[in-house]
Amino acid sequence: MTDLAAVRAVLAAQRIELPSWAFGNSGTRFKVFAQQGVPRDPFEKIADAAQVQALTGAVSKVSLHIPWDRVEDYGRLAAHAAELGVGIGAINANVFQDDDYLLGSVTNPDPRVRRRATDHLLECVDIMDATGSAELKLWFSDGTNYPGQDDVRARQDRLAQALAEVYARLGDGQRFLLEYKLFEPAFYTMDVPDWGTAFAHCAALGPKAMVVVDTGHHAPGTNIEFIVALLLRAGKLGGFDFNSRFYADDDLMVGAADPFQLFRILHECVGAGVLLPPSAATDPLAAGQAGADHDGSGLGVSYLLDQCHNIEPKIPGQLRSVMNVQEATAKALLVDRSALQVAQRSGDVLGANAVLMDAYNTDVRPLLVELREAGGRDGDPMAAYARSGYAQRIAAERVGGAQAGWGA
Ligand code: LRH
Ligand code: MN
Repeated sequence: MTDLAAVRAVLAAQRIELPSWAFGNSGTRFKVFAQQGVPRDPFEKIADAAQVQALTGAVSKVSLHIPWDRVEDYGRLAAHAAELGVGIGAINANVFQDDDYLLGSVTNPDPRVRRRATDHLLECVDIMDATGSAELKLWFSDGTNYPGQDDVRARQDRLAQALAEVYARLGDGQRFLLEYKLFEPAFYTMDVPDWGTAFAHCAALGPKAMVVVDTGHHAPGTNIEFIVALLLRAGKLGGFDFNSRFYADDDLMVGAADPFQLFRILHECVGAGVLLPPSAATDPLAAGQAGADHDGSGLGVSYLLDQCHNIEPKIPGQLRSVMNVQEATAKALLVDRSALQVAQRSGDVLGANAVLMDAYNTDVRPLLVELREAGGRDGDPMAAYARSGYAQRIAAERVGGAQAGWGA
């Protein structure tokens, strides 16, 4: 039987990192719809993220994107976040929005452009130092559109060189998360198209280089939880960029398009021992054996959201997303692991599947309501937000200035 106290302890300790850019305007190439009350600067973005923390208790940090979140004084920004009860999470480099990067950034045939791109990555490590962030998130839009456009191996050599330089710059307790993506904005090759390429580069560098799995970056039909299980087994899963999609990199709310897939992914995390009650996680022996600190950095697995709320209100969109992760996590924690193991080891195919489906088909919402109320919060964050009047307040206050967006 599953230990409910342990399940509650894991859920109470679960922390999700929110993307600053989810609070800004976003859209598609067809249209970016502006919304009232959208932040004008990183300070306001962090204030909105802190609302999600206040209402859920499950938000640890806000990840920043540079230059979208560039400020004069990063120490002041970090202090502002701390005052509001959140930390600064992963610093996302951006080498995909400058004319120089037409043919790539760190893989560009032109050494001047490669130098410029690498310098931006190094600047992002400076920002980690200034904000106390422990993670640099590296996604490269680099790739080609036509066969023959460039030499695949030469581009991999250039990428490896830039990654090695950044790796050497990382300080103690810091690491980078290398993100892969099958296609877009390049449509013939992406230089980091899949988990294997990201894994190969990270394995070649060392323990501070980890792979991040963006759930929207795979070919349709890809068994993402298999990749997750593999990376966890290899001690190379640094984190997730959670979102969901029906077709491509739709960046919809996590769990919205395929809640069963999210459950299966978190089932692998629980199975690998990286979603543990604090008591187990803080006991290095248990944690070590169970893999909670599976890369020796003490950072474990980071659970980031990477989403765009093109048509829905931004803060409620983040609230719903955090709740979707909590619900999928609770279901994964409720899997009767000893019964599952018995069925698996005795070749009881249907029995084993039934154990998993029992957990997945469990309504965990009452458990999460109880958890929030035990933490002194309203059991229904969406209703609490609607009652708070925060949306009306920011719509009234945030008049004038330029609303934040992707700045594309
Ligand atoms: C690329 C990506 C990456 C971010 C961007 C906002 O598709 O997933 O993680 O830099 O979205
Ligand atoms: Mn991403």
